[in-house]
Amino acid sequence: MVDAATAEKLDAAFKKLQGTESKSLLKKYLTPEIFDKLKGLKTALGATLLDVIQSGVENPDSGVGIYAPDAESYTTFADLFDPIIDDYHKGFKKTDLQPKCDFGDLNSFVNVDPDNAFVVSTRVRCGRSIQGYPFNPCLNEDQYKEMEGKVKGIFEKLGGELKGTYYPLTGMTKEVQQKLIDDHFLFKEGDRFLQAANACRYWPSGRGIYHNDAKSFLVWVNEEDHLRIISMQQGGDLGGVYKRMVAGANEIEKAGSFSRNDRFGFLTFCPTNLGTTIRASVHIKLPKLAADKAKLDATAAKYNLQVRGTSGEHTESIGGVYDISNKRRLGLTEGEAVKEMQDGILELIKIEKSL
Ligand code: ADP
Ligand code: CIR
Repeated sequence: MVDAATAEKLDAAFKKLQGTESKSLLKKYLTPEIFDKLKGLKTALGATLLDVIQSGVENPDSGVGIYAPDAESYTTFADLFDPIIDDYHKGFKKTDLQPKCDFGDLNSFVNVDPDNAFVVSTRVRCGRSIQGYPFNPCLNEDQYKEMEGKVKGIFEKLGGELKGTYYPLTGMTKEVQQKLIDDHFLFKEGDRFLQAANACRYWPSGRGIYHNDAKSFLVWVNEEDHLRIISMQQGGDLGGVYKRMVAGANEIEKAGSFSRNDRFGFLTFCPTNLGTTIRASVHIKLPKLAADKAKLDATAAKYNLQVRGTSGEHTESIGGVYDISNKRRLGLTEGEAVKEMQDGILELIKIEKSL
């Protein structure tokens, strides 16, 4: 059972959520019945429903609003997670299983904009959680540092194009950090959605970025997920970018053990990233389509694509550049997720040309 103070906070949180106009999936699916059923539960590590919902309660403009403090939360609080996961990933029932990891035929991916007319840059990322460690709200500072030490050992083994250097956030000057953020290489600091989820404690301990000299292969350490493996470059060569990400993910997988379960595939802190954990995106200018932002969003949604601003989630577009990526990551293979993005982007470009 949860303690009296948590029970009180949970009641207040639920009241606050019900009083908002939030369009989040949390608001949609946390009915009074589900709330009553889950409010007294706790995982072995002590995570409660409050840990799950507090980000969405504090931030009514959340799209989703929940995080999993530990892997067990996905089962303990399944009555809330399951319908949200089903809704976000466009169909993933209680009996569905994530297929085995399959990056697909790497030669089937193309340059989506060979004339360099629309696409500014292309990025593909995946997330990995180190086996034996919970997610942010359940980690202590020693564990953050321990995990950083483990992954530094993995980075030392990377060679060829993946070879690079690890830069801890601790000791990095604010100028260097801001330049890396502005150039889209590094995660931002002080994300209010993560902060409210208790994901930024002991910052900057154990956090950092690994990258090769060209900054085309990067790994984020201990931001939202334990690892974010990223490949990116200017232009629209999705095939080249994806191949590099797959090479990096394979090398890192060889050197470490990562959390996966039969139902959800690779486990992540946010339920939107479960399964393949893949987000393949372009920074793209589609001035005619984007003249009506609602139309851009609706057209992208038809192809299961999500539109974000230039500096990532919850940001605005700068100079007409949008970040457009696959929305679904669960219930399909890695190759299928990237193919869905490729097909959708090719269609959006076709539509833009026809306007
Ligand atoms: P995530 O790490 O979940 O993919 P964010 O939306 O926070 O998500 O984006 C992280 C960073 O990656 C931001 O700086 C964003 O601008 C950058 N980014 C995403 N897609 C691209 C892209 N195609 N080209 C360049 N930068 C990108
Ligand atoms: C939100 O609910 O808006 C944040 N917690 C972020 C959710 C992840 N975003 C997404 O759409 N993939």
